[in-house]
Amino acid sequence: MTVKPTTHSSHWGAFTAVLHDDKLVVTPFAGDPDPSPILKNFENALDHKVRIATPMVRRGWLENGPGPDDRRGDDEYIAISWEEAYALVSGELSRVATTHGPESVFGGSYGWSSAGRFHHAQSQVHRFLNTTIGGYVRSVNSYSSGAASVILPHIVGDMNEIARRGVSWEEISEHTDVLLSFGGLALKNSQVASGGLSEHTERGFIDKAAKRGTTFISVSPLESDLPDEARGEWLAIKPGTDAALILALLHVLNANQWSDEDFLARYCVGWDKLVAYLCGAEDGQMRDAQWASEICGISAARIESLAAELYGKRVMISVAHALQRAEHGEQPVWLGLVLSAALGQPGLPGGGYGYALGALGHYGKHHNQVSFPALPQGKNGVKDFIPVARLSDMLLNPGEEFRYNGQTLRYPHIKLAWWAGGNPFHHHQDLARLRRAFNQLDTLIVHEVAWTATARHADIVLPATMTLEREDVGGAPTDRHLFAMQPVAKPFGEAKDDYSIFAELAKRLGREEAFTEGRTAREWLQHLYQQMQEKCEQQNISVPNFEQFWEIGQLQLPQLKDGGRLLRNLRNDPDRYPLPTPSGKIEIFSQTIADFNDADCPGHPVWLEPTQKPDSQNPLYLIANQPATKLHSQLDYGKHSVSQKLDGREICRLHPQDALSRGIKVGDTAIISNSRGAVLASVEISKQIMQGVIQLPTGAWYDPQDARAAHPLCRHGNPNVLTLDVGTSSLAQGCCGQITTVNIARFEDVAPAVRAFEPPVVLYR
Ligand code: PGD
Repeated sequence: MTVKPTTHSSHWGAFTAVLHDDKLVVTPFAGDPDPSPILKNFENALDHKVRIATPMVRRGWLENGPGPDDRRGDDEYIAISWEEAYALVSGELSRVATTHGPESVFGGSYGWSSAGRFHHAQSQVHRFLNTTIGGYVRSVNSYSSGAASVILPHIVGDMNEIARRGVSWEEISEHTDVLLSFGGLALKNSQVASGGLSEHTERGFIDKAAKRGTTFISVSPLESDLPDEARGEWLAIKPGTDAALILALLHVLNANQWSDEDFLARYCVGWDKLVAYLCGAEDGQMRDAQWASEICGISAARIESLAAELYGKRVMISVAHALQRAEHGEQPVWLGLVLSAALGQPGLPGGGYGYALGALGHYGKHHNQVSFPALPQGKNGVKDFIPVARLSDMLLNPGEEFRYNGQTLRYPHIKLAWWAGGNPFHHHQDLARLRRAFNQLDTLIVHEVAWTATARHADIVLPATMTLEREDVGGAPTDRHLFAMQPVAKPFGEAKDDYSIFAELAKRLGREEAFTEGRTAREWLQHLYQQMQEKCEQQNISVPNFEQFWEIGQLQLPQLKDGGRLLRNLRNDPDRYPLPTPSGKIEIFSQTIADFNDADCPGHPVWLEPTQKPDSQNPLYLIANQPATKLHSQLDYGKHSVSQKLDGREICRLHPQDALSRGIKVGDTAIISNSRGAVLASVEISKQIMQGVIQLPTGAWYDPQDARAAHPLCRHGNPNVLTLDVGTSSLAQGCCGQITTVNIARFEDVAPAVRAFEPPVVLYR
């Protein structure tokens, strides 16, 4: 049967879809100049065997009732009806909320979920818990920008203004002389943007800039972090040492009187204190090129010549998200800003600081004049929260104190956790520890599309639809197109959308009206669309009504070209437009941070030795970065993702010398290990990676050979088995998932088959 193609959207691109003789055909949006190949992951996803067809309850939980249990992750499931599921879930939520209060329910539910403004799963969880039990323990910040989102408000006043609303690619392509990027500009990262991305324009802008004469320099352990179109220079740096390099660049600028003292005096505070540190006034240690060279592996001569190349040019500095996903990740973010200030660049066309430029498809884009409204989440009556990456710490150490952003807080006692739209066994560090943490719970409830490792650890699993099976509206504030996401297929098995699941649960808890406000999902879409339409009318922007929009499938919104306005306004008129920092200026020294008195994040940026450094046991760095073949762990079973594995395993890359010295060859299975566990991965050998570094992307579904092992072996190649679960510092407590240290060897035994996409044992009654 052939039906009309429907418009649709995803975090990695807009498209049309049609089911043709039961085969899904996906065609990228015609207006996209550089569509992402990961759209192909949809093609075999709808009815894959790893989809969840009915509600499930874990056998141990059903037999023994709620409570800590070591069988999570290693148990059978029993298929149940929706009626039974609603009764079990509403009963358990009532029990916990009545006995222990909503402050014993963790509803952070971190995760990217799917595109679609209404069915955004995390928002649905929050609204449900707020309207039914009065709130939940939440999480703040993200795994993407945990350190940056705390440090940037202190030093420049606002993260959004320096990142999403930073200098645009368009401006860079027209004005920038040198784009110096710490962490690179890999197109695999900017191919995704939460909410949707209809036009992938980074490749085109980079090409245009390079043709006009922009010099691109990428500082990274991986050459592949710079697109070919940049025709740029790769400066190979030891992982996690960019802060030392930037300090030395500042030292060279200062020593040669190349620093823009007028800019620093007029628009910044604290340069004198940093200069004292650079010159070793307190401890006798100069932070010069020679000093940094020994830490970062770039020669002193190249550090000095790099500073000279920046002096007098229109320079854009960018620092990738990846750099701050590491111990003391706040420091390179702070120093990137200071370097741009020392060069006098913030506020000039195509100059200054673009935090995370290229790290997501949102950055360097223009903003829509009017945004599509978000689902209101209601009021959370619980004050307790955790920085998002302190999840295991919270579950393992209830009542214990921790530091965060100048405060001393306590971890709450959590009995029940609810997850929809996220995969902690993808996103969290030290997965054996995460399993121990989840095992402390009375109950873990997970809504999932497929049997991810998180679903396999849940006590109750509720099957969720994919976007292709429901109606929604796709869009993002940085994307000028809004799409009607029209269903192309019926829900798989008995899967339901998260909203319908919560509406039924709210009914059983006597709170249906509070949760639904009397609207069906379609009526919510109409209601939210109408709110946008009213805002448009107020600004004389003409948009069709909802029915017309649904029929056409898309619309285009006008955009503002105001990227970089925060620092441009400061530069133009600092009295009228002071920054929202305590001094109204860029804070090279922050009295607020100094007064927090946390030794791991003092009042001005510094170099602090990481605890994780290569040694005889773990002689290599591991970079666990974002995958190119999927978004995070989403649709890892999809056609494109699977086609890019070898023997079903994720591919790790290492330098020819590192491979040769260990007798490892292309196509071998390698075992990568440290004290936390081990993973198997297929081997690729590449000169595009620095010697002493292995790269293994995130995203392979966790597939432990023995789920209960204290130091598990993942057959599939999930690097979060190996990463360390500590905060970036007492300031932000962000995740440190990007870098760890490991050993690698050829796996000499017969490698076990990957079973990540085999569903667990399910008993049907
Ligand atoms: P996803 O794979 O996107 O990962 O972590 P995140 O948890 O967001 O998980 C989303 C899940 O939602 C998927 O399992 C998907 O099936 C499910 N889902 C999709 N749509 C729906 C829906 O409508 N309803 C429901 N109920 N479920 C749905 C990402 C996180 O990982 C992020 S943002 C970053 S930046 C971090 N990056 C790294 C890193 O660089 N290195 C390491 N080592 N670790 C990281 N972890 C972090």
